[in-house]
Amino acid sequence: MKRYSAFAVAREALRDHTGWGRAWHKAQPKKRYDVIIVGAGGHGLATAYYLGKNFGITNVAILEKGWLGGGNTGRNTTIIRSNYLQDPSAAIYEKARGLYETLSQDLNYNVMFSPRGVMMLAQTEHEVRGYQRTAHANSLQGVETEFISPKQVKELCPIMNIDGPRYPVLGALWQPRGGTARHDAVAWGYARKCSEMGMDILQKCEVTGVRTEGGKVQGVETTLGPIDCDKLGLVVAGHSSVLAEQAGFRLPIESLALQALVSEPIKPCMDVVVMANTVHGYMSQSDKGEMVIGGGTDGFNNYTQRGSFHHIEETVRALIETFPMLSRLKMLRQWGGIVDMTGDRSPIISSTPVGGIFINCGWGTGGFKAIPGSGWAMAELMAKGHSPLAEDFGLNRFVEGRFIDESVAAGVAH
Ligand code: FAD
Ligand code: PYC
Repeated sequence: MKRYSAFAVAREALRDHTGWGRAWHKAQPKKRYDVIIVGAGGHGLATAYYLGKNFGITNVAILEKGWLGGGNTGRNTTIIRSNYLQDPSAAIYEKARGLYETLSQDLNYNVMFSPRGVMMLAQTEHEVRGYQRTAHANSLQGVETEFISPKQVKELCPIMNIDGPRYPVLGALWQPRGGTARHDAVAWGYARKCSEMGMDILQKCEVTGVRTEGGKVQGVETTLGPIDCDKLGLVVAGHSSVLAEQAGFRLPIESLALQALVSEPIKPCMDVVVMANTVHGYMSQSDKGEMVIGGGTDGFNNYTQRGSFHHIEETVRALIETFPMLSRLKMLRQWGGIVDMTGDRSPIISSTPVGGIFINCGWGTGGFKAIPGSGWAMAELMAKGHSPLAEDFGLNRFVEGRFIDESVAAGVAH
């Protein structure tokens, strides 16, 4: 595949852009692959990419029932941070954040990583103590965060009202190298590289059954016919329980709709990401000028990829005390995604009771930031049978009671 570069853009500009090839090739399913990954979201694509890049495994198919990146990867609010409390979480999220720093160069695809800084506001005394504790933990883990004062918050984000009558800002957990990236570009960049390595990306190919024999995977049934494989990676976020059931095991996962919305575009007014977890809302400004806003999950399990109207009102109402300018903005559109929640709000990257089947799920409301680290760990687990980054995130923790409680760091009410 041709390299993307300033030179290539100039060359194509001179010949009416007739020389660009397809970003990834259109494939027909082969009878058998060494590895099949189900789910062409960020985590599935990143798993395939690092299988090829780090382990030379390229006889790989990535099966997607819809379109590539059309799940949560293309529906999230793109916040990237690694300010988690527990050591295993800080390790994998910081690995991911570090990989994001150079992902555009690595993939030769501009993922528009913007380390503009992320702040999580403390608006109760309880949050002040909690975030100070996280800042201390982060400094031991080698994650750069600090607890900043209300004055510093105001300097970093002048449009904020820090003296609200109900929830004044008492400080914030600040991660200067957190930020955002362009979600579609992350999926497209990984897909292009996977295709370049000879992997097949099969869109509109739904997995409808998993074939096993003697406790070991043989292949999958799909809407494009049966396909055999030696190893199978299930990376389907909100549909993880459905796929696990097909393979004959159960997961401690609930599927819930999480939604977001954007305002009409306005001039640049905010160059940091703000999360306000007590009132419950988070906001950043996109490159187009829209204010990107999100709130909590639905209060009931469901598979609807759309939002519910009361959430728009609740989320905007929650943010207005801290961002009074929002009351003047028109909201343009809203959408939803199905997030896969575990009880301890930490992911599952694990082998399963079926030989050759591996699962990566449970990223819930916060997996976009983890994509490169998760793919790195899942690829290592699938290739070698173990991965230091994934070690604590096995399914066995739910049997052994070794929870990795990140309900506060998750930052989204559920
Ligand atoms: P997905 O991108 O959902 O990919 C799974 C894919 O599997 C889908 O494309 C689906 O079609 C496919 N699939 C399912 N079943 C089958 C089948 N039977 N056969 C074939 N394919 C199948 N995270 C953050 O870090 N920061 C944020 O700011 C953030 N904001 C969010 C806001 C919203 C509104 C939502 C919904 C989520 C947000 N998240 C955020 C969470 C993040 O989006 C997810 O954790 C992450 O995108 C999950 O990626 P994935 O690749 O696991 O799943
Ligand atoms: O995990 O940072 C996050 C997040 C923000 C919005 C939704 N998830």
